[in-house]
Amino acid sequence: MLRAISLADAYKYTAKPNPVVGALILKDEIIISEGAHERFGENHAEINAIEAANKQFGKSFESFADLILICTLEPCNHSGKTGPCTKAIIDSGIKRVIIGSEDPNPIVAGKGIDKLIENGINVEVGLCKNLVERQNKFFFFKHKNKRPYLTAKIASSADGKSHKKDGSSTWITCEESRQDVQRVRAKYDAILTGGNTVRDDNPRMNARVNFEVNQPKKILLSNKHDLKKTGNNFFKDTEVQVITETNLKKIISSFQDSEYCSILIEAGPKLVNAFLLNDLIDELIIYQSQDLLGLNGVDWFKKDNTIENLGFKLESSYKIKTDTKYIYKKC
Ligand code: AOF
Ligand code: ZN
Repeated sequence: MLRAISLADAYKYTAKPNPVVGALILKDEIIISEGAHERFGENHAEINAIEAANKQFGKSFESFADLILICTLEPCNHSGKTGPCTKAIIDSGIKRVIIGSEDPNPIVAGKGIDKLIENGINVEVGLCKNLVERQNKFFFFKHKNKRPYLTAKIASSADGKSHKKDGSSTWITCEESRQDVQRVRAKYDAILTGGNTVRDDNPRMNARVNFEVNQPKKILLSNKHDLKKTGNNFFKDTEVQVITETNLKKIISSFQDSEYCSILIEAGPKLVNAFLLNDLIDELIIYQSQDLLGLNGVDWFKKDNTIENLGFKLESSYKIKTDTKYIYKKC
């Protein structure tokens, strides 16, 4: 199972917003084939492992009946972008399947396992379940909480300021921190911002990384209709969903039926604080520089809204060149 988990891990930037899934087939405790869900919309892991085993059929073994399929997630029993994995498993003649975790997606949950059992397959569930859940943290969160996992990312001066009051722009954090932000963006299914940030900063907000990635989709909260697609970097690269609704709780619960399992919020103090006060943020990432903005700076948080008072606990912190990156999680 650990091998299947590591096969899956290689595709965490291209399978999303789907979970990463790995599978392998054993004969007499020897791995004869492997597969993973490599890209969103493409073959599921089990299908790739079975196809790879088919190529060996006759050379390495005579029948699938004495093979064991190990897969990290419950095989699906629905026809989505690809056919049901359960059908491929049953048709192959495999008689034993070891599964890491049940699939929390209500379209699948339990139905794949039931289908295999009904067809006389010996099924074992739960091997390394915690690792599979951890590997697909956003996917499991989404289905448990019926909304995507929300992370707010902010860049702060040493004295807790976001930007200058006079609107003059300057980078708060160092180049290396800004590169780190690109890698953080790459992990998320969507990036959300507000109209003011798009107007003031004209950000691109894509993931500029040197590896293959499904670019995060973009979500813009703006009830003014003044933002034009031409000349605005935010509208480049990928589709933008513009939301005019102002009730944040309603907006986030509307994502229950979307593909998004995770959203990164990159916005100014007003919108970030509104999310925090609505108790909607699960994780807060702060890049803090050593420089002061002083009286000319706008505070990220009001004095009584300290991160700890809002129910966050510091999980880790480390230096990125001259800055410090802090990761806070909701307790
Ligand atoms: C599997 N094996 O490798 C994966 C599964 O839209 P589709 O057809 O790709 O289906 C996506 C759903 O299927 C996804 O939300 C999850 O519940 C399950 N993923 N299942 O049997 C796989 N990636
Ligand atoms: Zn499947």
